[in-house]
Amino acid sequence: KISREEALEYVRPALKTSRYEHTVRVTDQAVELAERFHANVKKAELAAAFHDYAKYKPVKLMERWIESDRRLPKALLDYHHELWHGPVGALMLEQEVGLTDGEIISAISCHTTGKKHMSTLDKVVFLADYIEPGREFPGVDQVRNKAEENLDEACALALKNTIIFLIGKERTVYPDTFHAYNDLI
Ligand code: DGI
Ligand code: FE
Ligand code: FE
Ligand code: FE
Repeated sequence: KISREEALEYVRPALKTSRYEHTVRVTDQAVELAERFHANVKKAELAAAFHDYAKYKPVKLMERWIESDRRLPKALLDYHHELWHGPVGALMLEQEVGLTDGEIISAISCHTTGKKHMSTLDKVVFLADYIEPGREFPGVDQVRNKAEENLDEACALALKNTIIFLIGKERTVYPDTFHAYNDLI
């Protein structure tokens, strides 16, 4: 079994310092949310520690993973490569460190976009990434307040903010983000 320290030491060389510090804050935030909403605390901690592992992997390398692993939706290739680091990172970790827990793989995979039928663990990691104390985008305090009591409402609000943000910038929205939102509203 991989410990929090082992996971963090594994991802550290793959990240910039600021991204590593974000990862530590997401890990602490995920533990707090997992305790509050009765998710598996150790799984939340590991998924959070690993969640941005592939953030700085070369786009070409991630593209090859999407093309060659049947489990990765080819539709990802039609959307911004910013969305690839979750699903690709999860499978890289499976191969590199023998991460086999399907619940942890799922939470890492959907941490950027969300998806239909998110588990409590998926929601905890998704929300922790959004509200960790280093985040300061508009509306984050409202999501933090919701996260004090209602996991689904907090995730729905985070998804709503993200969708509105993307539309405001005339960027595409990955369908799973709408699926996640519709599911929680
Ligand atoms: O990796 P992080 O920066 O910690 O956070 P993240 O994995 O949630 O990435 C967030 C970025 O992804 C943010 O700038 C919004 C962007 N993004 C682009 N297209 C989509 C998207 N996010 C969602 N949820 N859905 C999209 O379709
Ligand atoms: Fe991320
Ligand atoms: Fe996120
Ligand atoms: Fe992150």
